[in-house]
Amino acid sequence: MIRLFDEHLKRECISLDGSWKQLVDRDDIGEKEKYFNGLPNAKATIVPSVWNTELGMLEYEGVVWYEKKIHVGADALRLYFGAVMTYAKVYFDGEYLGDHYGSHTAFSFIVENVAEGEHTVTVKVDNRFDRIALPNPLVDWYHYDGIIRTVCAQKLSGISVLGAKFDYELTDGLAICKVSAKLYNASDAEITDKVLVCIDDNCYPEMTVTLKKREVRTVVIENLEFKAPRRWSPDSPTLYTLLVKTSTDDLYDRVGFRTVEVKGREILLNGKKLRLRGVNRHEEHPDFGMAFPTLLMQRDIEIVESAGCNTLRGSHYPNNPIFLDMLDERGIIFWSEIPMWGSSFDLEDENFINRGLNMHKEMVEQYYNHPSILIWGMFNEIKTPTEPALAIAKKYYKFLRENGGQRLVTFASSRPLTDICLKECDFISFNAYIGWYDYEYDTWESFLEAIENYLKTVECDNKPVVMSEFGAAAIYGNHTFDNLRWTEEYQSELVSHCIKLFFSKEWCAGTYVWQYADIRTSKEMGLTRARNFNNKGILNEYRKPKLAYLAVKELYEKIKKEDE
Ligand code: ADA
Repeated sequence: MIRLFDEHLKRECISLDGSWKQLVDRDDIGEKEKYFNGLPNAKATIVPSVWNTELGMLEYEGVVWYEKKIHVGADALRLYFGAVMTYAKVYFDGEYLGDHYGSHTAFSFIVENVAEGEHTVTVKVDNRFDRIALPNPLVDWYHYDGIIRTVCAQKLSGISVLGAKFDYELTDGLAICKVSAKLYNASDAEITDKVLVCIDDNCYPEMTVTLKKREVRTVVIENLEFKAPRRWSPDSPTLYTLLVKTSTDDLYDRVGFRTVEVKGREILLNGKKLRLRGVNRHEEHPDFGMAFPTLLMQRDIEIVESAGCNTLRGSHYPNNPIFLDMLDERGIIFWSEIPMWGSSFDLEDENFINRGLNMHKEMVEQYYNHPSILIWGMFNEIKTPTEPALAIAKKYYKFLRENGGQRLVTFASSRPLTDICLKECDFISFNAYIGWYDYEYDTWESFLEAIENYLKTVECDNKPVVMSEFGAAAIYGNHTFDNLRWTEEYQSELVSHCIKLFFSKEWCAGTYVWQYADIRTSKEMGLTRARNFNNKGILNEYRKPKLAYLAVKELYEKIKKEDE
């Protein structure tokens, strides 16, 4: 399942989820031994999955091969991979199709003239870190690996619709819409066909297109008037069905209409002040790693809603599109970012900068139509007091502003008193752990004053500020009469203190507690983390609530009432 709804009624899609062959290639000899022509002595496994949850494989870093037989024939076969961690090379019947770097975005390859019969898909998955790895080894989450999201084969014929980007402008009672449809001629002859666009029951005049054989072209169908659009918002998450269709193919998506802007120190959604009540969430579970089951997504959303949240930060990478579909439906605002985390990068390395930019491009292209994504995150806690970071911030901000649609752009900074990049965003986001790593938590007030003074000196005191991370670790079930770190009581008190204090400030446009649930952390970070977990979850890793969950719920529900 790629999405929560059917993307195609005409196009035939064959799921490749389920049983695959798998071979661990510890010495990386597979290419020399031509494993793409057949895996010797392979065992069976299930895809999607991470290999780390297989017995004895938790810490394996290296190459693993996957192979699947498929019965199919098509003018063009599109092999779609929801996400592979981290580097994938794909072969079809032993022929190399291409590669993809990046752990959390989809990619696909098209094979032409596939004769009816049995064929073999082979994938070499490599999770070793290169010099400019994104994420790099030193992150605070586990480096799971494998084919973590759905795989399918789609039969294309005639003029096919590879993608559809939806834009709109809202005036009183009217939306003027524009659809950029990426078309592909799946045949060996020139074809003329008509492209039809519909939004719900409103269908617009068809556009005639002629594409040369195997041509890929994006056509823009614009000035589509849609009357009386209802706005998408957390209170009323109205979605509409977008259809782009030719005589041989179709693509369905769901879209929403809303505006978002910054005015002074406020964020406005549909012209109304918005206060973000959020938690940071990793798409991770100890039993499934990052091959996160759909049913658990739904459960997480229920828990998030019950905690009074109206938003989630997808720390620190693009989440499963099915999860985004659920958020679109439930009216939960999402902050989506790329896995550029921490201060150990060489920020002057052009290859690194471009790899990050490419991840932004893929994220924007894949997730563009989700109304729930209100925020693009450029990076997290890179060395923002430095000139090279400023150059990156400028580059990414420009790209996301110009190409990211109706959204706000920010980055999470851990240097609130020295950051020189704060002009390069729509609102400011700070991560700070006073009361956990630094000082006692009653020093938060003076710390916030210092921040406000710093913002004045860098002329950024005219922007909203979101506290994007704060919190404390607590081991689930660890209680005390005394106010000790690592207990549920301490975590709960600290988080309450922060939420109350932050929302008492006029600059505060929202908070994201670190974090939703405990997560397994990387080998490197595990040296300083109890149980090898980041234990700052308000739930434990099996989603059992700690006291902090109740504290957050009480405060967020109160703020929700105030904002109604
Ligand atoms: C950082 C980081 C998080 C997490 C947190 C912590 O702010 O962005 O991913 O590592 O610190 O728990 O220390």
